[in-house]
Formats: sequence, structure tokens, C-alpha cells
Amino acid sequence: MSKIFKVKARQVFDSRGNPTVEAEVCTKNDSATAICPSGASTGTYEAFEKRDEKNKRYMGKSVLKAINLVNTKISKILKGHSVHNQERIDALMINLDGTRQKTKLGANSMLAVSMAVKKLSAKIRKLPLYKTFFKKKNFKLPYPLMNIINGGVHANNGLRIQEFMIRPDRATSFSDAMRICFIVIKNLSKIIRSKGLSTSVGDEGGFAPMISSNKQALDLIVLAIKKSGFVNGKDVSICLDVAANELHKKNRYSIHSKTFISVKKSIIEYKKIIKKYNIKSIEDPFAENDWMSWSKFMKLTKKLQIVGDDLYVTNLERLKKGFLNLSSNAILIKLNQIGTVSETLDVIKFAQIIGFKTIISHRSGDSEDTFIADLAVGTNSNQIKTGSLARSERIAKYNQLIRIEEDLGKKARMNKIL
Ligand code: 2PG
Ligand code: MG
Repeated sequence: MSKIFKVKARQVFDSRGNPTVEAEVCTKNDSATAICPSGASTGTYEAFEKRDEKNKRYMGKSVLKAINLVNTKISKILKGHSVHNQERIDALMINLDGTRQKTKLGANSMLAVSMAVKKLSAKIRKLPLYKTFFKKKNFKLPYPLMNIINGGVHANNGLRIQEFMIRPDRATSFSDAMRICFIVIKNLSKIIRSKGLSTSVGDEGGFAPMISSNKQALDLIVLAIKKSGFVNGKDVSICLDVAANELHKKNRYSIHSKTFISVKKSIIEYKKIIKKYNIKSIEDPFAENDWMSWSKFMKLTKKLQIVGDDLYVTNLERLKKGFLNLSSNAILIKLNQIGTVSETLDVIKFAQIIGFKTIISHRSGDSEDTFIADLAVGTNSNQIKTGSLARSERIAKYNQLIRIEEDLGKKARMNKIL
């Protein structure tokens, strides 16, 4: 009943309109599908995303080779194995690939299959997906980190910092968290419009007004929080993803303006904005190889959540290094950075053992697949980062969390932030 009969894949499109892999895993009587997301600000150490660079028909963006690999090699090796043995399935694909960064099969083909297997296993066991990860009872809902102003490579407005997010810290339930974010976003929209700026949105659904100063973006958010009747830093906190990999050259950074400045000066500027705007969380404040600056920053900032994304790329070895170097106190989790569900779960487990906060994340190129919503609840992750209240591929995850909250009924609780 639970043995894999066939695995197939098709080329579908992501939220940026780029081709991506959808895998369908079939037993004799059942099937499940999953779609792989795709990043824009990617870390060098991420698992490899296989695209047909030489195929001009899709301007080098198609994933037809990856799809062919699923339909042939992956399908063949997984045939006959039980969908309930996720680790075995993932190990078979990892061994078949045999490379460090999954360059042979591509993490996009492997992950789509891996997630589809997980979904099919839950379906056959007649369990909601969130109940099939390692958390077995007392499920908690994550706090949303809503990216309400988009900059960096996710927009073309010239904003240095990639993501300006809000987190509704005093929300008493997930639905309440959604309501609070909804009010702030609607007020932000009015404020942006009143200034004669555009309310069009970027890749993750946050507004992308034509402004280029971080402070201007932060001022707009502070005003929106105030206008909504909330207290910045108490009811609602501002959180950032700098994505500093993109703003780095020879140990200097252009985070605070177009000019590249030293690490020392960058930290001084960080400290100023943290204080002025009550910022509670900063992701990727420095580049992926700049371990020294990360630990320097950690020592200087108290109570701040410092999140490693491109630094760790959901990779256990890199996380261990970050732990030993005291680089951060939280990790962003993206399935396609590592390429299988099992490896992702190993990283989350280790992160939680060492006391790191785990934040489950979408990619800037995403889809209607809501796997990460279930993953956040099923792994007891404190927060989820999945864009703003716009664009259906972002909303789909929030709506799934609303369904999970309803499914849990009276037992539903919010996770802890601190
Ligand atoms: C990030 C992500 C998601 P991308 O940097 O955290 O917001 O962006 O998917 O482009 O890497
Ligand atoms: Mg990031």
C-alpha cells in the first residue's frame, strides 16, 4: 500500500514566472505532489539548483534536465521503497547524487521528490502533515515575520536592506497575529499613498516604493505601527533581513548607503538604527564568510535576535561552526538550501538542542505549495517568514496556518519568541 510505484515530474512556474520542478510521487492507489521554490539572494554554499543554462528556449531557465532525472534515475531507485521511510528515501537520493552540493541531480529535483514523499506518507496515514514531523503533541503556532517593505534584489527601488519585516509580538493567537499585521499593512499602504509613492509590491508581497534610504523605510513602518494604535517594540517589532552578501566587497559593506564602509563603522550604524527603531531581529548582518564580524556583532548586541541565513544555508556543518564561533542565536531554515526533508529536520533538531531559535522560511521565488506552514508547526519553530499579505503564494502559507490553528482548536497555542 505504501510502496512507491512511480515518481514523475513536470515543469511548472514559480511566483516570479520562472520554471521550477513539481514532483509527483505515486503508490498504486495514491499520489502527492510538491513544488520546489527558488531564491534570488542565494548563498554560495547552498545546494545546487539545476537549470538548463544552455537551452535558449527558456533563456537558460528551464529545469527539463532535472525533470528528466526525476522521471528516470530517481524514479528507478525509489521504486518499491516505503513512503513512510523518509530517511531511507532521502539517503538513496543523496547517494545516487554523490556530490557535496547535489550538483549531479540538482537540489531542485531531489527536494520536490522528498517533500512529495513526506506529503504522501501523511496522506496514507490519514494525518495532517504538521503531525508527522518530530513534534507529537502540544503543537504551537509560529509568529509571522511579515516582510512589508521589499528592497535589495527583491525589488528595483534601490533600498539597500532586502527585507523590512514586522512581528506581532503580543499576538495571543495566530489569527490575532494576522489581524495585527493586516492593520499595520493597511495603514502603511495609506501612508505610502499619501506621500505620492507607489503601493506596488515586490517579490515577497511587501511594498516596494521608490525610496532608497533604509531610514525612510523604517520611518514609514514606525508611523504605520503608531497609526494602528500599537507600540513599536512591544506590540509589534521591526525585524530586518540585510542579506549582506549582496552588499559586501573586500571586507567593507554598503548597507547603510551606497558607499562601502568598514565593519566597525557598519556596526556603529547598526547600533544606531537598532536603538532608534527598536529593532528586535537582524538576519544576515554580514557576509557568509565573514565569521569574525558575526561574532563581534553578537558580543556587542544584547537581546537582539541575530539570524544566520546565507551564513548557514541550512547546513549542519556550517551551523556547528557558527555555534562554536558564537556567530548568531537563530537560524533561518530553507529546505532547498540543503535539498532533502531529512537533512532539514536534522539541522532544526541540532539548532534547537544548542538553543538557537528556528525560523522556517519561504524563498523569494515560491509557489502555492504550503509545506513550510506545516513544517513550522511540526518542528516547534518559533517563527515563520513567508512574505507580506499580498501575492497568493505568500498568503497560501498563512491560510494553511489558520487552518492548522482551527484544527488544533482549544489546544492551539502560540510559540515563545524569547
Ligand atoms: C532570504 C530569502 C527569503 P531569497 O534572503 O531570506 O526571504 O530570499 O529566497 O531570495 O534568498
Ligand atoms: Mg535572508
